[in-house]
Amino acid sequence: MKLFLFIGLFAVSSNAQQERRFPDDFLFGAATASYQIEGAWNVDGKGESIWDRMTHTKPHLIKDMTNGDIAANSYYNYKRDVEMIRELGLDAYRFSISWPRILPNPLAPYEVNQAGVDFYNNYINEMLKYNITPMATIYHWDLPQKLQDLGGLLSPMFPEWFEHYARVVYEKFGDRVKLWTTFNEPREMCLLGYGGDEKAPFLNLTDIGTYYCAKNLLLAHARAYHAYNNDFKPTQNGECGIVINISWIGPLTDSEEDNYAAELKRQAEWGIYAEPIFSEQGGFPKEFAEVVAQKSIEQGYATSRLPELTEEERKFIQGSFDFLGINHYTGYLVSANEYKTANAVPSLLDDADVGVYISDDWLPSASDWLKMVPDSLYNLLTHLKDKYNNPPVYITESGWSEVPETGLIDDERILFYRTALNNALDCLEAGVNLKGYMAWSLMDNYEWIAGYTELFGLYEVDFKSEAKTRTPRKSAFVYKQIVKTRVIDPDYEPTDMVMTIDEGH
Ligand code: GBH
Repeated sequence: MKLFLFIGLFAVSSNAQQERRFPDDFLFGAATASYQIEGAWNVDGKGESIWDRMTHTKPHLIKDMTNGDIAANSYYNYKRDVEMIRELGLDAYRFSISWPRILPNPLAPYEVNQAGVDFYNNYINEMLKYNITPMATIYHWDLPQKLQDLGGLLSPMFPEWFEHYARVVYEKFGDRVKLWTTFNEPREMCLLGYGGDEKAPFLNLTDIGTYYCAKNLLLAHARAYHAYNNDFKPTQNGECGIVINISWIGPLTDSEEDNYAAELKRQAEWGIYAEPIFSEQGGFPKEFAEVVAQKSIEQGYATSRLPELTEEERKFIQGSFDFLGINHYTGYLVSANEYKTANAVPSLLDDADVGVYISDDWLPSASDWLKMVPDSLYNLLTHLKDKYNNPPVYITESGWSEVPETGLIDDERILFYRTALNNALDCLEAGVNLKGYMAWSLMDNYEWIAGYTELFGLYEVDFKSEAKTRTPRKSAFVYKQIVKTRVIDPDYEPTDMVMTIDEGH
């Protein structure tokens, strides 16, 4: 009888989810960004950023005409933020540092705003008090306006400006911050901000904006990486990487044409940022570079609109990483001939002139660009493993948006996280060097041109209240359970919605 029971238990535990555990050292966290949560936009000496300028002078560009002047007011609520991380039992917190809060006069890089430094010191120290690993993004889109006036990422001075700033934050915070990322989402900065009009500075220079931005961004990243590697890593012992937004892009059919179209689209969307850093040969992706060069000549340009990298620059950029940070949300399929839409000529979208297919079967979120695409995370990470020789990877963002009316019972978000994390387990089994997962976002925040109409928080923020009260959603309890047990239990239902801090956090 006893033996029988024992065998029964053993059978249950070996074929159920038990085997599918996240390792104890897998870094579970949540992410935010300075402009989206901090508020205090002009407090204690902070300088003006391009998002301050844009939302104040052109509010009609924002869906609900709002801005991040106050947002979740984390400048004042940071202790509550850390308390939420403790409630969730997270290992890590990914946040970003506001450049104009640290350097209000960015061309005098050693004139540091002490109040800004104090704020991040307090934030970081509060995390460390509770054994929470800080992961700092050096730049998440809030460029000092003054640098934009001088050309921003299109200025050949940009890499130098960025290195100066990066050195300041390494020096001030590197004794405690051991995980650094230089830029958040080059595509969004370059394609949408310089080559388009969906992100500040809204330049819409479709012909060359994206490409000149990409080159300067890569050089700036590499300068900041080497500065860390040479001058700080020997004493601070941390790691430095970059965060790239990568959607899964697959071919619509198995045809050679669609496969080529999908590859071209991957190169255009994220390859121009990833390839120069992570590929063995370095430089811009080959097929796409050839297409742009060819089209540029046909369009009457003297040289390719995609600027050359000199041999020296190529070597400087290649290998400038300790890990790859990936923001992953969604995906789509690509066709060589069908589903094409009109694009500006010339532009990156016209250079990779392919059709994009999004299935009606994929669950829609509150954001038009975000659908739940089956196995997108698994497909993407196994693809990158083969392509770039299995680099260490962190998922630095992954999440799901709902409209404000959804409130606290966010079952679709729960489905999204369970699906993505099951994919993450599949990746670990497939040998992907996946080291952590950060949910976007810890709390509701300012969603750029969507304002406060699309919400990603594990915690709801009552933006109407003076205190910006934070309340855990159902997804917070489910995420907490996964982080605690390291297992995804598909049947877990929170019994009540009362949040507490577990012992040891
Ligand atoms: C991230 O961007 C950002 O890092 C973060 O700040 C943001 O709050 C979060 O995700 C949620 O959006 O022209 O098709 O690209 C994610 C990628 C890029 C998605 C811009 C929306 C606009 C439509 N985002 N994109 S598209």
